[in-house]
Amino acid sequence: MALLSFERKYRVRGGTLLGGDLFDFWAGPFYVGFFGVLTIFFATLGTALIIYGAALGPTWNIWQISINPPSDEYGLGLAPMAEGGLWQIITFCATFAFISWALREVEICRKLGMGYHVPVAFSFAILAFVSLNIFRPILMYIKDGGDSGWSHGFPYGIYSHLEWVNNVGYAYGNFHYNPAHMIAITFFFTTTLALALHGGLVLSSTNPGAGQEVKTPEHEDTYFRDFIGYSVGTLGIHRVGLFLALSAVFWSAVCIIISGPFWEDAWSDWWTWWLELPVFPQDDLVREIGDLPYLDE
Ligand code: UQ2
Repeated sequence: MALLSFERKYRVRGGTLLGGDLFDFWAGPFYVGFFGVLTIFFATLGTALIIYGAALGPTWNIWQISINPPSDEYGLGLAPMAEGGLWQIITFCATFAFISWALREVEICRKLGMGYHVPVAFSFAILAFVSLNIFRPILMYIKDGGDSGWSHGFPYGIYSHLEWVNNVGYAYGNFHYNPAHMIAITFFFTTTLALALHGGLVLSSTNPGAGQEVKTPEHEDTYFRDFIGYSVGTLGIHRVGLFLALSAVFWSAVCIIISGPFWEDAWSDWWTWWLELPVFPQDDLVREIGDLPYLDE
């Protein structure tokens, strides 16, 4: 079916979650829907507040503009606009814009009778943001007995959010010793390996060289069977890819959630359980390594 007749067949009413037929239309190529309207509302309001916050701040240098979260003393309470209140409203707008965007994806899936894989995948990205700026501040508020909270969120600025990542990383010694961080990085790297293999394989079979016939998945399967004795298959590689990418985001969320609420020390200290394994000569080794300056007990 040609694209135009396909669209004529499927661009029909129905499948909405909310709003019935009210916003069930397209603006040019874009499906609108109730959640499209909500996304535009929250994204526009949030962006306007970022620009307002920049106007209150000391600089228009794009690299240095920063909308900062409130300081510790506000806990989980509301802060004055210029002292973190803007950050709080912008965080609220961002969260609802992201969720509305995901629900618009769900409505498009329902219209087309497709699976919900795309909105499920996007929900992991939302989880990452919410973990950083909502879940962890709440858990830190509980851990600190109310003496901090929103202050643990990251600032909305190009340079400032990088500095936040740096500072939080070193607040726990060195984040590269965080076991969940290690798992997340491994998944990020494996994701790039899988995409490089997949992109390379598909392009190699569709671009065999001038005058050569384009090859089929048979060739792709056979390439990997010859190469490593196994082909995961044309559908399988996409399952592997989605699993790897979502796992990278999931373990990133875990690695920041456990830092502070569930582990306050240097992450290198977490690994002392390794030294206490019964395979090592306990008395000598543990005492000796316990004396090293970076393992304060
Ligand atoms: C494959 C296959 C594809 C692919 C790729 C493979 C025909 C077009 C890349 C090979 C992938 C394997 C063996 C799994 C890799 C796993 C990890 C964790 C990197 O077999 O089927 O379809 O694109």
